[in-house]
Amino acid sequence: MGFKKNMELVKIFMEMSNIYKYKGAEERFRCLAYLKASKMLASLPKNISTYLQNDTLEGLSGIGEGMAGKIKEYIRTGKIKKFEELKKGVPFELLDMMDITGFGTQSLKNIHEKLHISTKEEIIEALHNGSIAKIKGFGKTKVNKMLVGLKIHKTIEERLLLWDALEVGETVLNWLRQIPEIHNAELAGSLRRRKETIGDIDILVSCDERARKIVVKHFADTDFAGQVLVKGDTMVSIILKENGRQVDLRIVNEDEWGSALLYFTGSKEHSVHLRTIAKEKGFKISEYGIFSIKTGKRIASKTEKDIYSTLGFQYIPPELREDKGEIELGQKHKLPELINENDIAGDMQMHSIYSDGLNTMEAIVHHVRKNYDYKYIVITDHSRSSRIAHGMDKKRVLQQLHEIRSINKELDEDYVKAGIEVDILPDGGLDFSDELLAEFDWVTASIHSRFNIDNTDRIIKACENPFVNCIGHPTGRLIGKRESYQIDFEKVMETAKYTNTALEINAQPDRMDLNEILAKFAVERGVMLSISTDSHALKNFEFMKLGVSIARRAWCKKGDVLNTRSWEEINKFKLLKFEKKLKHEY
Ligand code: DGT
Ligand code: CA
Ligand code: CA
Ligand code: ZN
Repeated sequence: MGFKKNMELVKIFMEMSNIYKYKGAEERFRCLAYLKASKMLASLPKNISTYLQNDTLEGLSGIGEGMAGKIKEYIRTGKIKKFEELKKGVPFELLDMMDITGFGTQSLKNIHEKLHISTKEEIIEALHNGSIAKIKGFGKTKVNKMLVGLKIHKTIEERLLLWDALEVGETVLNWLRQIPEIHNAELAGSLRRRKETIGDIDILVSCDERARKIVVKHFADTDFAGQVLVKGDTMVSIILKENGRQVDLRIVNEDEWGSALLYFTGSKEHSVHLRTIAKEKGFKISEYGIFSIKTGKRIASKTEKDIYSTLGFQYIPPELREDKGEIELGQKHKLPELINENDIAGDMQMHSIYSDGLNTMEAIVHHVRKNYDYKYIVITDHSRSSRIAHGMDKKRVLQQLHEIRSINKELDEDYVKAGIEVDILPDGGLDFSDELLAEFDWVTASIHSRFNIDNTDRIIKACENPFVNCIGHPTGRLIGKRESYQIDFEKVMETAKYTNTALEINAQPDRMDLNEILAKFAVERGVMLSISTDSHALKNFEFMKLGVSIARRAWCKKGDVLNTRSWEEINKFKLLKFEKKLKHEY
C-alpha cells in the first residue's frame, strides 16, 4: 500500500529492467539503470507527485532527463508508451521466471524461440511432455534442475513472504484501529506467529455485539477489498485488490478477547496439544474461554495470559507456538526470555554508494540516528570481486575508511564502524589481503559466486581466517528463486564455534538467512549470531524487525545475538578469535 503511484512506478521500472535484461548484453546499462531507479522509488519518503510539483524529480538519485520524462508521462496519462512498446517485443509473461534456478535469460530465450512458448503454463507443460528435453542443450540434468526451480518458485506463488504480509497486514490493522466501534485489534494466525511465509492474513477485532454489523459493513466496503468471499455476523473474508491475497477478519466480544486470540493465532498443533493437557486437568478450551469440565463454568477468557495461568503455564509468546517443545517448557516455567527489537544495539550490515547501496554514508547516518536508537552501525560495502555490486578496490576502500573517520569526527563519537562484505573466492580464499582486512572494525565474509558446488570447505576456510568476524547470508538461498547451496551445517557450526565467528541472520525479506531452523540449531551449539538488515536503501532498515522475528522463532535470547552488545563487548568477541589462533586452537 503506502504511496500508490510510487508503487506502480516501482513495478513498471522493475519490469522494464527485466525486459532489458532479457534483451541481453547490449541493454545491460538500461537494465541496471531501471533497476536502480525502481529501488530508489521504492524507498522514496514522499509521494512522487510532490517531486513533480516541486520540479525536483531530476534531483533524485538515478533519475535523469529520460527517466523523469517517463515518470511525468505516467502521472499525466497513467501509461508509459515506451513500456507498452517494449512489452510487445518480448515474451513478457516469462520474464519473472528469469531468476529461478535452472531458467535464466538464455534458456528462456531458447525455449521461446524454438517452441514459440510465451506463458508459464506452456513451459510447465513442455517440461513435462518432453518437448523441452528435445531442444539442443537441454539434457536430463538441465530439465531436472528446471523442475526443481519450478518447485521452489511455487512457494512464493502460493504464499506471501512474511515481510510482504506484515506490511499489508499492519496497514489493514491500522485502518481497523481507526474505526471507533472497534476496541481491540490484532494480527492473528501465522502472521502473528511470524512464520516465514503466510497463506492468508488473519485479523481479530473486538467490539460490542451491537456494533458488529457496522464493522462487517465497513470492512467489506473498503477501498482495498476486491472480492468479498464471506460476509457473516462474526467473520468477513475479502480478497485484497492490491495482491489478490485473502484477509480473514473475525469479530468477537470484548470478554472473549484472550481466548479468541489464542484460538485464532494457532498454530493448530499448539492448540491441539494445549487442549489435550487442559482436558487432563479437567478443563475445556474453546475460542470462548477456558471452562471447568465438571461445572461448565467459565474460568478465564479475557487475556491469553489468564488462560495459560489457569493451566499453570507461563505465557507463551506467539512465535513459539508451534508445538516444538514450548508447551513442555511453558508448563515448567522455563521458556527462554526471547530477544526483543529494543535489545538491538546496532545494525551489522549495510551498503552505501561506495558499492551497490543507494545512499551516501551521511544520508544513512542521518536517517538511522533519527529513526533508531542504535549505538553503532557497521557499513559493509562489497569487495572488488562482486562486479555486479560495484565492489570496491583497495583505493576506494582507503577512501571510504578516510570518509568514515571524518564522519565520526564530526559526530564526535565512533558511531560508524568500518566494515566490509568481503567475497569468499572459489578456493575459500578472500578477496582482500589480511593486511587490508586488518583495517576494518568488522569483516563479514560472504559467498556470491558458484552456488552449484558444495561450499562447506569454502566457508570453513573463511571462518579460519582470524580477520573474518562473521559469515554473511550463510546458505545463499533466495526464497522462491534459489535453494541453499550444498553445505554441511554440522561442520560449519562447529567451525564457527571454535573459531569465534558469528553467523548472520540476514533480514532481507527474500533471504531470511539463516532461517529459523538453522538459527536455532546454531544457538543450541553455542554459535554466536548477528542480525543485520543488509540495507541498500533507507527504507530497508525496517527489516531489523524481521530479523528479530526470525531470532525469536529460533528461540534466541538477547545473549545469543552479538549486536545486542556494546562495541567494547564485540571487540572482546573479536579478540578471543585472535587468542584462539595464537593458541593454535584452529
Ligand atoms: P497460513 O494461513 O497457512 O499461513 O496458516 P495459519 O496458521 O494462519 O492458518 P489459517 O489461516 O488456516 O488459520 C488461522 C488460525 O486459526 C490458525 O493459526 C489456528 C486457527 N485454526 C484454523 N483451523 C483450525 C482448526 O482446525 N483447529 C484449531 N484449533 N484451530 C484452527
Ligand atoms: Ca492465515
Ligand atoms: Ca485464515
Ligand atoms: Zn551479500
